[in-house]
Parts: sequence; structure tokens; C-alpha cells
Amino acid sequence: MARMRDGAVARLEAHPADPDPSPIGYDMVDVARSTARVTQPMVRKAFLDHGPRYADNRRGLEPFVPVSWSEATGLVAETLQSVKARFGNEGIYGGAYGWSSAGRFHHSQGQLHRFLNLYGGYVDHVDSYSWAALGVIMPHVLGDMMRVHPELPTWAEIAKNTQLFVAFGGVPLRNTQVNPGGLLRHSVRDDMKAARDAGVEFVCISPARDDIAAELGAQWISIRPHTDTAFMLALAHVMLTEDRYDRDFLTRCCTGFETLRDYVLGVSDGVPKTPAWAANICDCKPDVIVALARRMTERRTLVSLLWAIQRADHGEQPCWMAAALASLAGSLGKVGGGVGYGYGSVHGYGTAASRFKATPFPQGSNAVKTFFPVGRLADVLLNPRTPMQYNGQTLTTPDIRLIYWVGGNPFHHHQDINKLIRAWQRPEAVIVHEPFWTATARHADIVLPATTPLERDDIAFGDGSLIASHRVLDPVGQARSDYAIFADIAAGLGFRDAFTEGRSEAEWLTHIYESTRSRAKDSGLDLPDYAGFRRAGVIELPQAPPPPTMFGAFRADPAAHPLGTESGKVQLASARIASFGYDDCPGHPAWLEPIEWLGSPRAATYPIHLLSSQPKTRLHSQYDNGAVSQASKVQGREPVAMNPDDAAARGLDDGDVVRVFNDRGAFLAGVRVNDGLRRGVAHVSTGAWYDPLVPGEPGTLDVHGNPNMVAPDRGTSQLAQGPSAQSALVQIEKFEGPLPPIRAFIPPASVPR
Ligand SMILES: Nc1nc2c(c(=O)[nH]1)N[C@H]1C(S)=C(S)[C@@H](COP(=O)(O)OP(=O)(O)OC[C@H]3O[C@@H](n4cnc5c(=O)[nH]c(N)nc54)[C@H](O)[C@@H]3O)O[C@H]1N2
Ligand SMILES: Nc1nc2c(c(=O)[nH]1)N[C@H]1C(S)=C(S)[C@@H](COP(=O)(O)OP(=O)(O)OC[C@H]3O[C@@H](n4cnc5c(=O)[nH]c(N)nc54)[C@H](O)[C@@H]3O)O[C@H]1N2
Ligand SMILES: [Mo]
Repeated sequence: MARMRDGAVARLEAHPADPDPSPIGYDMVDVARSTARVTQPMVRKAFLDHGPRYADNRRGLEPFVPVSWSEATGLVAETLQSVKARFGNEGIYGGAYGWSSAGRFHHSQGQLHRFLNLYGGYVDHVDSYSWAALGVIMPHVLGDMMRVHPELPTWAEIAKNTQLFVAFGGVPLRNTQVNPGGLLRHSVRDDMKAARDAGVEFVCISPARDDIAAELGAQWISIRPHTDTAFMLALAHVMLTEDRYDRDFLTRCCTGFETLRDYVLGVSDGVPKTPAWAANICDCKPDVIVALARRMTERRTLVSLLWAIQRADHGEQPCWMAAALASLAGSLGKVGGGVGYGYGSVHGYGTAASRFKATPFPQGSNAVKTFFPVGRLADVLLNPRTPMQYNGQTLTTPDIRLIYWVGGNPFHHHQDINKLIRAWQRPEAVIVHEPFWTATARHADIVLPATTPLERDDIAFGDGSLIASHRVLDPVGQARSDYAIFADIAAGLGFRDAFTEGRSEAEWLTHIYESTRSRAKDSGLDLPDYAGFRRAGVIELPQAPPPPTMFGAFRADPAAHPLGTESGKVQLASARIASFGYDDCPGHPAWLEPIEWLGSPRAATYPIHLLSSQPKTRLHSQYDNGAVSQASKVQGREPVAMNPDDAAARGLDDGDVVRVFNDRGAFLAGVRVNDGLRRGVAHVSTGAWYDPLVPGEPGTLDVHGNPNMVAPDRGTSQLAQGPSAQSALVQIEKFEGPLPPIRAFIPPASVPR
């Protein structure tokens, strides 16, 4: 909430209804006014001089030239026309992955997609950086995740009915600060505490103790990163050999049991997946596995898998095996039991949903059907018109000539930034709308300054509340909303009226609200009119009734309530996946050695497994220059958490600056010694703005702490082709010599024409 003084915003405060407010947004005002803003349209000098056909692009290296709005929008229209004339709409990538801002109307991607759809379409992406492997494999195993997610037991149900909560990756409260669409009440901390008080026992299986709140008194089982599948297979081994599995459920509701059993027992490959076998891989004690398997079959158990675990080489396997484990243990389809993906990844998993959704901003439909899995961006740019496997299909990679990006920061989110820098030079044109001089804006040809949420009215729809977000700042510099920018470009291309439908921004907001209101009325709910809504600020919508028991109806009568899988049952093995013939994703869940992990030969050179998680003090790269994020830095660098033994072995003290590196790249970070991290594992949050020592030079040191300098750009498997950000082995050494300054928040050089 904005506190105003003398007609101007003085500061932002938590909403009084929020029991556990997040500090992340507090800096929005300062950040919006910071020097890192793009204040007027800018064009890269070589692009201005030579236009889109110029081949010798050195994006990120050359200075920008300030231009007027009319020249900028005219140049965008010309560039689009030039590319479309020569390559068609298939030459335009408009996927623009990213979180942008939470509003219903000023949602950058929605604006871009509407604009490009009206212009004839664009190459799109599928899946996400968040849960690509999960989203592609689970429809084969349990059916559509969009049906599974809403049935997840809520924390209230867990408190009532669950006895044992087995959390692979823990349930980090840090991540529940955030929810797509926004959020009014941060309730998960209290919800989990209530579950604990009601007697639920938590087990956290993770390389990091802090992945679950200390007050829950959880059992911490420390395993090596990426070994969760081996651990689960051994749990299954105990269940099978001690005859502790649910024959009834397996017979009636699953297919592929024999295949999985033969693999677990070693009948099919000669390697029994015993607790001793797994303990060797996971580096834990075998009895811990035996004891946990027994508890899981004696108590009503919910198996939980954090998304981070599948953001890894072969990330499909732990997802699949977690469902198999819940099936064996007999808890799937029973109240308070089963398997959940996403508890602790964002706020909205396990929290009550509202009864209906707000009306979205209409995007129209895309005439171009070409797509690629989002995590493969650099490969697509580097290798156009090349076959690529994806979920049983052979795709042909598109030939992208123009990138149009609004509301995302690939130079933050993509793996292997040095490879991205090379790939990013290939297109003829890169157009970006950004409020800030992010690395993505710096690597663009045309940069158009966008407003931040504080500079415009909007409607947010989060965890079941409609929130009026008010304009409390004047647009900074010449910044405009994405909508206003697109409306002007559409004018130059002859479709302004189709884009705006004759509505101003205020009229669109009223329209979206009134349509939501009339749908609400149909379901018997009276909402105030638009003016009343804006005055009220927040309308808490009635909650949906608690979800039915997840898979309960299916368990009771699988023929009457089939899942959306090939057999209608839970697939413990899949003939369809087997038929794809992928060696990196066989027809049943399996332990496949990740390309990089502590057991791989590469660990002799790069002995530390670097995990990169979501930041506690930011939303990805957003607000990195704000006070909350800056307070967490070490000598201005992103902190790297290290185990005390690993630090000591390198002569490192808390507060030292180190170089974290492998053969892909290197970055500086500041040591935080942490005994809650297992040996051989280090941890850096994502989101420190890429800050190259020599801008534009591939391979140069990032002086600020972006873990994507070292993370591999590799598909999880041919099935999902998801990002494998977590699969990075590195070496860490003390950084000697004078510390380079942080320049990421200073605008790039600009020259007059
Ligand atoms: N190594 C590693 N990498 C990762 C991950 C990891 O775990 N490890 N996690 C991945 C995940 S799950 C995700 S979701 C991604 C997140 O990656 P992104 O979503 O790309 O990250 P953000 O920093 O949120 O980028 C949003 C950008 O939109 C801009 N923006 C905000 N509002 C507006 C607006 O109204 N208009 C315009 N034009 N721009 C706006 C912001 O200034 C910001 O630059 O990162 C991924 N990358
Ligand atoms: N504060 C904040 N919250 C956010 C976001 C943000 O930017 N800021 N972003 C949101 C977004 S877009 C997303 S997708 C979610 C993502 O949320 P997640 O992907 O669920 O979480 P991460 O923070 O990436 O990682 C959580 C933990 O997983 C553990 N881990 C990593 N690899 C392994 C492994 O192989 N095995 C085991 N057992 N554990 C492992 C690490 O110890 C790490 O601390 O977070 C959301 N929440
Ligand atoms: Mo994400």
C-alpha cells in the first residue's frame, strides 16, 4: 500500500490484512526513480546507421543514440515490415518469457501477444523455466497437471489428515513470498506452523537445511544434489522387499507395476536399487532410507517435490518417481495423502483458491503455429532449421530474424550467458521495452522505455482477491505503458483501431472489471461497480469450496474417473514414452547419472555443486538495485553460501570475495559461511544483474554474481527439453587484486547522432 504525503508517494507499506508481509516490494518507489531507468527511446548506433540487414552486430558493445518517440515507433514499424516482407511472421519471435508485472491489463506479454497476433502472428515458446520437465512428463503419468494442481491438499487439509510430509527440496518460505498475479495474505508460514501443531511430521530431504523453516522441527536428511531419484528408488526397494506396498491400488489403478518392480529389484538391469546402493550415490546412511520407507507406509504420507529438483539434467525422473512412490506407499487417492509438486515453490500451492478468475486482457489467436521449448532459446538462435526432439515429436527449429521482448530478462534467466551472447548476435533486430537498463536492454537494438506498475492504474488478481493498483508516480522520463507504445506502432502499421478497439487505458480497465463483475454475478456474487472497487482498493473474493480428495474419485472407481493418461491409470511405466526411444528418458522412472553432479568425473576438476535458487530479497532480477537486495550483498557482490570445510580448504573467510568458475564462465561473489549446507555444495541466488568486466566480450568475468555464467544450457532430456540450471559443477577460489566496480546500474554510453 502506498503512503502518500503532499500528493506524492512517500513509501510503500504492507497491507494490514497480511500476516507475514514480504519486504521485496518496499523498494519499488526508490527503484522506479533510480538512475537505472531508461528515460527515453534509444537505438544502438550501428543499427541506426545500417538497419536490420547489417550482419556485423556487436550488441552489448556499441553505444546508443537517443531518439524521439515518433522516430522510435516508426523505426520499429519499419523493422517489423522489413523482416515480415522477407521472412514472414515465422521470422519473428514474440515469446518474451518473463514475469514482468502482476496487473491484468498492463501485462507485457499479453500486450505483445495481442499486438503480434493482429500483425499476423509470431513464433512462440511452450513450457517455462519454472517447471518444464514436470509439465511435460506428468501428463504421461498422472494426466494434465492443470487438473492435478487444483486438487492439491490445502495446508488446512494437511493439518487435519496428513501425518507425514516428506519434502524433497524442503518447503522454502523464501519462495512463498511470491505468487503469479500478486498476493494479499502471506499465510504459508502460519499454515505450516498450524500443521506442525496438529502433529504433522515434516522430513526435509535436501542439501540445504534451511530449505525448511527451523520452527517446524523437521528431520533433515542431507543428500547430494540430483540424487533424489536414487533415494526414492531405494525407498521403493524397501517397500517391495518388506512387502509394504499397496497391492490393491497398484492392481486396480496403475499400469506398469511389473516393469518398475523389475527395475527396482534389479531383475531387468542386474542392479538392485537397495538402500546401500542409494546411500552410496546420495552420500547418506542406508538405515535412514529404511526407516523412512517404513514410516511412509505406516502413516498417511504426502510426498512433496520442489520444482527446483526438476530444473536439472534428467529432471523428469524425480517427478515420475515421486508419483510412483506415492502409489506404492498406498497414500495416493486417500485424504491428506498423495503427491504434490509446488509446495514452497510459490505461495499458491496448498492455499485456498477463489471461486472464479478475473477476465483476462484478450490476446487473440496466433496464426503462426511454430514453437520451441522455452529453455532452448540459444540453441534455436544458433541452429535454425535443425531437427529437435520434443515429447515424441521432431520439431524443426525456426529461423528467427527478429526478437521482440517485453517483460522479461533473458540475460538474467537463461543458462550459459556466454553462449547466449553469441546466439543473441544472430538475429537482424532485437526490440525491447524495459523500464530499466537490464542486460537485455543493453543487448538490444531498439530500447523503448516502459512504465513501472507505480506509474499506471491496473487491476491485480492474486490469491483470491481483486486488488486495485493505483498510479502513485508520474511516468519517469519519457516512459510510456506497453499498451500506449503498441497502440502507436500499430498506428504506423495500419491496425491501431483493431488493437485498441477504440478504448483508452481507463476504458479497458473498466471493461475488464465490468466483464469480471458480470461473470461474478452469474455465479451469484455481487461486486461493487468500478468506481466502488477503486475506492475499496481490495475485494476479497469468496473461497472455492475445499478441493475434493486428490485422486479420491479415481481411486474409488478408476473406470468411471479415468486419468488423462494413455491407459487412464497411473503410469508407473509408459509404453508411449518408451516408444519415443529416448536414451535420456526411458519408459519407466530410472536413475540416470546427471551430466554434472558430485559423482561425475568432472567433479575432479570442478568439485563444488553450485545450486542457484530464487532470491529471498528480490523477484528474480527485479529490484536488485533496491535497499533490501543491496543490504544482502557482500562487498557489493551476490553472496555465495559455502560449507565451513569447503571455505577453510580454500583459505576463505566469511566476507571474502571469490571467483566462481568453470569452463563456461566465471563470476565474482562474496562468501557467506553456512553450516546448514552440505560439503561440496555452494548456493547463490539468481538475480544479480549481469555486469561484465569487458562489455560485449564473450567469456569475460561477471563482477557481480550471476550464476548463469556457469550454469549449463542443456535440455533436461529429449522429452521435455527443460532448463537444467541446477546442474553446474564449479571451482571456487579467492579473488585477489583490486575489486572491479559494479556498473550494472549505470546506464550505458549514449552518443548524439
Ligand atoms: N540459474 C538459474 N536461472 C534461473 C532459475 C534458476 O533457478 N536458476 N530460475 C528460472 C525461473 S523459474 C524463472 S521464472 C526465470 C525468471 O526470469 P524473468 O522472469 O525473466 O526475470 P525478471 O527479473 O522477473 O524479469 C522481468 C523483467 O520485466 C521487466 N518489467 C517489469 N514490468 C514491466 C512492464 O510493465 N513492461 C515491460 N516492458 N517490462 C517490465 C522488469 O524490469 C524485468 O527486467 O529465471 C529462470 N532462471
Ligand atoms: N522470493 C522469491 N520467491 C520466488 C521467486 C523469486 O524470484 N523470489 N520466484 C518464483 C518462481 S518464478 C518460481 S518458478 C519459484 C521456484 O521455486 P523452486 O524452484 O521450488 O525453488 P528454488 O528457490 O529454485 O530452489 C529451492 C531449493 O531447492 C534445493 N535443491 C536444488 N537442487 C536440489 C536437488 O537436486 N535435490 C534436492 N533435494 N534439493 C535441491 C536447493 O537447496 C534450493 O534451496 O519460486 C518463486 N518464488
Ligand atoms: Mo519461475
